[in-house]
Amino acid sequence: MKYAFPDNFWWGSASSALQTEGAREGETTWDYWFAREPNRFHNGVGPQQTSTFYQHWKTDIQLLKQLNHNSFRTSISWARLIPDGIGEVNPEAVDFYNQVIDELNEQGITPFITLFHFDMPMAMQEIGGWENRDVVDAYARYAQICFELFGDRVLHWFTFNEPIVPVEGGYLYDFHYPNVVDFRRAATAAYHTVLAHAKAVQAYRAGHYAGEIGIVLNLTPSYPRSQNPADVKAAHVADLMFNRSFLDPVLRGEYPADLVALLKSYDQLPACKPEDGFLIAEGKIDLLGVNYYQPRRVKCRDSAVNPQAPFMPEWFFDSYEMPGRKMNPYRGWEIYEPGIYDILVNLRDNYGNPRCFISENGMGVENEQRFIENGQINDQYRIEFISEHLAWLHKGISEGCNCLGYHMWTFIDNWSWCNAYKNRYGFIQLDLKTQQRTIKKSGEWFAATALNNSFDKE
Ligand code: BGP
Repeated sequence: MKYAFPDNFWWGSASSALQTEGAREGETTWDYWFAREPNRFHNGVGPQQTSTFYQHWKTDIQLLKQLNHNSFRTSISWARLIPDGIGEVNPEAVDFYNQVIDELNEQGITPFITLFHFDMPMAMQEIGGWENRDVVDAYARYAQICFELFGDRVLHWFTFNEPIVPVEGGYLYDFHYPNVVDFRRAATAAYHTVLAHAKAVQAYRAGHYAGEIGIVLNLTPSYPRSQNPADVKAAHVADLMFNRSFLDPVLRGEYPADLVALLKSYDQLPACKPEDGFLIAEGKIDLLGVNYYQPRRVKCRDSAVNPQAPFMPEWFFDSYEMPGRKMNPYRGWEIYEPGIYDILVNLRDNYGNPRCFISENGMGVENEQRFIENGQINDQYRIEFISEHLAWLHKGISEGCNCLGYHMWTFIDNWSWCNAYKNRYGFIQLDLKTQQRTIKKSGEWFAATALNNSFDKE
């Protein structure tokens, strides 16, 4: 069967500043944490060992062109642009981002720019990070500076990438700095992130820029083990906590009432100001980026909660390992292609069918060198992964979902937070020692698909 996509469908990939650029002086929480606890990073490889986009941006953009990208998302590093978070703008950073943006546009690759991709300037973390409202204001100023500097040439802005991840990692599950385990502090960080988002949207609208502004959320559909009401309720709470805590404010302009009631009953609500409600209502977006990697399967808890343990989302559900599930063993994530369709249908039916696109989808695989044939990684598994997800996305579009594009994670193998270079995601293989780039089979497949705006599959 031939899967053809609408005209002007966005074909591309996503990356982020911290994971690719290198050569940065402005310190982030990642640099700080790595200097103190290198053992927390796979093979002790830290955030300065990147794919050197800062040096190779021009030839890398040539490679994007070779992959027939018509769009590409990366982020601006707040710490590079404003090293202390609130003070002077670094002119070298302005030059760098100007060059990248101009070159992308010249090559016919539409730049999609994220303002915050997990990379908090350390100076901002020192005053409390997202727990401090002053950081919300500092972020709003940074966003406004970016709009003023680049808003004439960047028409697709994203305030945050996966804003729940720093909350989960930094304040609940110990996989980001500051390694706190405290739900109320997590809720405060999440709430302030929503306020920061809304302030950036407000500033963008006030500037009457030509483009659009949105956010990128990692939506993990919550599937209950069964239709037993206890399982259904467990899945509902997981959905409220992990999806709707950001999805509802940015698309509906308010939090789900049952999420607020639940947190209130456990005394976990952040401190709110009366004017916050208006601000959140103004944060409604033009465009939603959806990152989809895996579903969340849950069941009701089998055991009683330990009242001495810290309050956690898992007080309301257990994860469920569905027999027969398909796994990506390297990342430990389930692969469930219909999830992409379920997300789009949910957006269509329950959120007014917003303009959206798949902003990340991908498969990290370890030791890909074993698949080298004639000097090239033959990553057939990745081609299957993409084409199966695209088939479900296509079904969604044919049923009226407003999905405008598909971006892969990622372009060139890059540094992946605590996993460093363990799992490789790129269309292009990176030799870390020589920095040599070699297109994988999946890169060629994607280039052909983007060129034809379609692919064939049985
Ligand atoms: C997303 C992030 C990316 C990227 C990707 C792969 O959550 O937006 O930055 O890293 O996941 O995940 P990981 O690197 O953890 O394997």
